[in-house]
Amino acid sequence: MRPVRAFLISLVLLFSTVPGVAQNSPSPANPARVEGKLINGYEPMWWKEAVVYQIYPRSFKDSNGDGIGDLKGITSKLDYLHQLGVDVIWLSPHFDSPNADNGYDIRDYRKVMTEFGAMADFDQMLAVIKKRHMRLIIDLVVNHSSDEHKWFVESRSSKDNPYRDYYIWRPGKPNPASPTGFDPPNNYPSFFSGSAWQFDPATSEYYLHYFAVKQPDLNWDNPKVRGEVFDLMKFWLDKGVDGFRMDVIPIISKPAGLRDLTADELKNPGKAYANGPHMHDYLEEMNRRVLSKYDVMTVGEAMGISLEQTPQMVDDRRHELNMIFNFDAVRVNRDGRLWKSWALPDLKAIYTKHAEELDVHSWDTVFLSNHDNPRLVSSFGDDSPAFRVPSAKLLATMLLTLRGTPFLYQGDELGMTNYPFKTIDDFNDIEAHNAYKAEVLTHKVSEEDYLANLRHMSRDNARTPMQWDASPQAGFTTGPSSWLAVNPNYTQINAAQEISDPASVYHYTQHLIALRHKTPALVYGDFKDLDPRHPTIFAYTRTLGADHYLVVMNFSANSIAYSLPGGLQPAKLVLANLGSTEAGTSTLHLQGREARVYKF
Ligand code: TEU
Ligand code: CA
Repeated sequence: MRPVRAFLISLVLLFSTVPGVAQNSPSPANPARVEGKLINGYEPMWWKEAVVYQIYPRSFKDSNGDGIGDLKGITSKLDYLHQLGVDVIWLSPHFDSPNADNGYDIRDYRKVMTEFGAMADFDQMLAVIKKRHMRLIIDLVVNHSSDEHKWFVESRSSKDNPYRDYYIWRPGKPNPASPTGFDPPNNYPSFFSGSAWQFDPATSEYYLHYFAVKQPDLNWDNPKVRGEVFDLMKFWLDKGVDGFRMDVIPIISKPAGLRDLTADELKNPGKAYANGPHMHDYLEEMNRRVLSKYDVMTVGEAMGISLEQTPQMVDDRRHELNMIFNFDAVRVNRDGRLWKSWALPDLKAIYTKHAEELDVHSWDTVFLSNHDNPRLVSSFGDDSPAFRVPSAKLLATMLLTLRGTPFLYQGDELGMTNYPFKTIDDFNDIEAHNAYKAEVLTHKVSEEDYLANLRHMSRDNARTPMQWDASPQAGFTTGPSSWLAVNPNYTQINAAQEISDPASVYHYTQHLIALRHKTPALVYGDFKDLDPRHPTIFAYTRTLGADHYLVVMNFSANSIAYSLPGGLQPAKLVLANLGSTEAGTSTLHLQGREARVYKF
C-alpha cells in the first residue's frame, strides 16, 4: 500500500474515536496477503478481493407500505446480505430526483430521495453496513443532472446567468420550416430516442442531453462544474462512503467542435461520444483532488470504451479509476437494441481477450446483469422449471471464479427470472416508452415485433420487486401494490423458500462466495481457457503458484461425457451444483447445466 495512503489510513484510525470522523471497515482476511507484498504481480487491495452486490433501491425492500423500496427497507435486510457473504454493496442512485429515469436524473446531490427516506436513514443504513464489516459504494451520476436541479433552472433562465455555462447550450441552425424555426445544432442522437438536443424557448437555444430531455448534460469543460462535482464527492466520502460506481463516465468530455456524426459513427454513438479530448485529464484531476485522499473503490460504467482502451482508464500507474464495466460480455446477445442468439465460444473469447489485454496493473470486473439488462438466468441460462436452478448456479459459478471483481445483481442469488410483460403499459422504463413512440407509433416497427424484442431485453425485467417470500406482493411491501408489478412466479421463487432449502441457488452462491474468500487463486490466479472452441463446455483454470483450480461448466441442456484436454485428472472436487462426487478421472460425465470446481 502506498506510503501516503498508509499514513492517511493510520491518521484516520488514530482519529477514529472522534465521533463523525469516518472510518473504512477492515477487509476480509485474505490468507495470501502480506503487507506491501505483491501476489502474482498484483498489488493486493480490498476491492480486488471483494464480492459486490448491487441494490436497486426502488425494488429492494419497502418499509412503509407505499409500494416503493426505501433505505429503511435496505437496513432491515442487511443481515440477509451479510449471511450471503457479500463484501460491498453498490447502491443505485438514492438522491433527490423527479425520477424521469428512476434516480439517474438528480435534482439535489446532497439530499436523499423523499420516497427513499431521510439523511438519517442513510446514516443509519451506512452505520449498520459497517458494523457488519461490509462497505458501501454509491452511484455518481454527474455526466448529467435533472433539469429540475437548481443549476439548470438558473442556467436556462438567461444567457448571461452565472450557471449558463454549467450546461451545453448552442444556437440552432435557422430553418423557417421547423416548428421552432431552427434545426438542432448537429445530428447527435439521444440514447433514449430522438435528437440529443432540446430547444428551450426561454433563450431560443438548444441544450444537449445524451439521455432524456430531463437529463441535461453538465459541461465538464467548466472548472466550476468540476469543482462542484469534487465537493459533492467529498461530502459523501466524509460520511464514510467507500467509493463510487460512476455512471457513463467516459462521455463527460464532449467531442471538440461538436461536428455532425458520420453515418458510421451514427451506428454506435456511444463510441463517438466517449473518450473525449479531456476525459483522462478530468479523471486524473478527480483522483488527485478527491479519490487519492481516501481508501476507496471506483468503478466506471464505460459504455463506448473498448477493451484496448481500458488500461488507459484503470492502469494503477495512471491514477484514474480502479476498474470499469466493459459491456462486451453482457451485450454478446444484443445487436444494438435488438436481441440475438449467442454462441458460447463468442462469450469465452471475451474472457480470454480480457486476460490478454488487462495485465497486473489493470484490474477487471465480472458481471452479466444489472439494472439496465434483463435477468441473468433468462438471458444467459435457461429459466424453464427443469433448468432454472442448475443454470442459475452454473452462472454464479462462472461469475465467482473468473478473474476480476464480481458484481452480483439483487435477486440473481435467488435465480429470479424475466417478467411476462404483455403490453407496452406493463413497462415503466423511459427508454422503452421513448423507443415505442419513436418506432411503433411512426410505423417503423410493428407493435408485435417491438414488444417481442422488448420482452427479451427490457431493463424492467431486472427492476421488478425483490421476491422475499410467498406472501402477497412477495413480501416486498405490506401495501396493496408495488410501483412495478411483482413477478407472478414469486410463490415458487423467493428468499424464504431459498433459505429453507440447503440445495438452493442462494446457498450455492453463499458457498461460492466463501470459497472465493478463502482461495486467493480465484482472485489473483492466472486465467486459461482450456477448450475455447468447444460449443457447449466452458473449462478454464485459475493458477496461483502451486495452487491450481479447474472450473468446468456444461452450458447445454444435454448430458455429455467430456474428456478434459491434456488428460487432466483433477483429484479434488471442491464444489458441484448437481451433487456430483466424480473426481480423479479425465472423463467427466456432466448433466445438462452442470458446473464443477476442482482443485488439482
Ligand atoms: O446507463 C448507460 C447505459 O449503458 C444504458 O443506457 C444502456 O445503454 C441502455 O440502457 C441499454 O438498454 C446508465 C445507467 O446505468 C442507466 O440506468 C441510466 O439510464 C443511464 O446511464 C443514464 O443515466
Ligand atoms: Ca417505501
